[in-house]
Amino acid sequence: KGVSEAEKNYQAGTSPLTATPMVQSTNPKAPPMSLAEFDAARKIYFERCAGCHGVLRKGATGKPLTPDLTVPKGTDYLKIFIAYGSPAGMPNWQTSGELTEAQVDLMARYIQHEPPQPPEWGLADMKGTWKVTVAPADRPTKKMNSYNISNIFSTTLRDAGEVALIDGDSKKIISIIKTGYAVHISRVSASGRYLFVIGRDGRVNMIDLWMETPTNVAEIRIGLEARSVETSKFKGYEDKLAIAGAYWPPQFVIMNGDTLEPLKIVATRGMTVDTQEYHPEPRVASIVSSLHKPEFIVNVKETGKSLMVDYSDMKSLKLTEMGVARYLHDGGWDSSKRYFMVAANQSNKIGVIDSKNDTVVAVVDVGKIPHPGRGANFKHPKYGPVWSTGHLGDETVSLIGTDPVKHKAHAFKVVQTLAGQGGGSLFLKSHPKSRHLYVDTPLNPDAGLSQSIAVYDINNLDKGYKVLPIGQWAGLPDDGGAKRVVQPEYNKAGDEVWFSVWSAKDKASAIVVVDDKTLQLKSVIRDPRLITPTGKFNVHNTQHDVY
Ligand code: DHE
Repeated sequence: KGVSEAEKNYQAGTSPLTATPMVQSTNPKAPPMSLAEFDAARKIYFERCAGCHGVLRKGATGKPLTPDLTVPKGTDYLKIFIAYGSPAGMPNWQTSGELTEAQVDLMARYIQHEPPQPPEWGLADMKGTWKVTVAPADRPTKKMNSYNISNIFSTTLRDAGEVALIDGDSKKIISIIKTGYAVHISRVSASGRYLFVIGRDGRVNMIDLWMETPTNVAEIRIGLEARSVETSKFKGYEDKLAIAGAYWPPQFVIMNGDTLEPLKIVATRGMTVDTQEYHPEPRVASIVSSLHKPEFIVNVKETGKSLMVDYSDMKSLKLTEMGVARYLHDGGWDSSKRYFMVAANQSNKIGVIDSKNDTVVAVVDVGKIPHPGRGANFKHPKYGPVWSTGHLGDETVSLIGTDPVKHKAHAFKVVQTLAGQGGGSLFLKSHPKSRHLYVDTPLNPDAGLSQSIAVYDINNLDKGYKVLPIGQWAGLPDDGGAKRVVQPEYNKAGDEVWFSVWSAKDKASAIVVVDDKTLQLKSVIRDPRLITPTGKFNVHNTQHDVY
């Protein structure tokens, strides 16, 4: 139960497609629905179900729900399934009190009709939303502020649709910048000057950190729903291009790195890696920029493929398609920045991609539903350099050897599995200057675990972990907020670690800073403007992929 609860908290967030009008689609074999019922059901579907079952209901984390499968089951059977859930992870929507009996009946009928199709989003749509608010010629030619910009933390304020730029030295908020709906991640250009932020609604904001008060200089909507953005980092292409990936429509777009002008859109619809069947909705998950070639690595969830996108000639874009495993999601570099480690979350695997040779080196079995964020690299006393991931679906932390030269026997194998606090982990972090590994468990249904952090001494991994009560350290009022402790992030020097204490929009949240040497509380950032802080991206560490 704990696991499905954690997964539901993770996957069943409202999709921005809830607000997108769609034409009613029907199926003569399904029980009839009025237009009002259809619209009500569609809204619930995009609020609760699309994350797992997909926009077109072709299945992803959840089972496919197309009429050829649902009509033979019948309304009564479907109602029981929706109401009570299943051991395989389907939440119990009615008995949990989240849907009423009438809503369950509505959904059981809705999924027997054809899925409505949201609109496409081509170049004209993108250009229609594209704004350059400060043209490159009007931007400063040198840094105009006195901030130590490489130690700024771009902090996601999820439900406010904003990012807070927090000065890592003084811990003061520099500015709050409006971004997309439920902003998801921040990435930093190769030079460290530009910050790119993407919202779930596909809005990309480009922020110039050289301005007197850093602010938006360009923006664009690259799709109707999205999660990833990145910028070109290969030598000679620094700051030249940006790329963003969409969940809907399933595609990615390469943009001018100065202005966000959309240059080239590539669809990801195609065949799955294993059964080689057509999938109409392969969502774009993580994207990283290679340091070995002028390439982006675009990880496609439902087809299970990593696309090496060679951007050196935009007129004849070259794609190398690498079959990994289905449900690619998040990932990060190994410490040498040659191997990209990507989680195939529902396949319980980590794919290892060699960015130098464009090959899949290994697909490693790990625990249940790996969720590394970008993962954590450190030097294991016995096995040399390792990259690690925690899991949503169990309490383990898997350490994978990443040195095929000096530690060949252990390369790209799980060398050790640590016992952690519990399932529901999303992110873990270490730093080249640190001897600690921090693992969060924000989605664990036990508040004691979701509000604390496990920290391991890398030199004594067998000793187990120490628990840091970050939620308590935040000193927030007892307002019933969830106070989930999420996403460790180091400062530039690697001597302090920042954690978000994440409560609902109408409850108090905070950021807690821990001294990495002593593991003692160093400071707490509390401010009414810190609404639902989740991810934090230190400019230096994000720019140089230090994690
Ligand atoms: Fe994320 C990274 C997708 C839910 C916080 N999230 C990512 C990435 C993807 C993704 C594809 C990798 C981007 C990259 O590296 O280019 N996330 C999704 C979802 O589809 C999902 C499951 C459901 C949803 O509706 O969005 C989801 N994510 C969440 C959350 O609930 C989190 C905890 C809070 C939030 O802000 O929404 C969350 N996701 C994050 C963060 C990162 C991230 C903080 C970046 C971590 C990093 O260190 O790079």
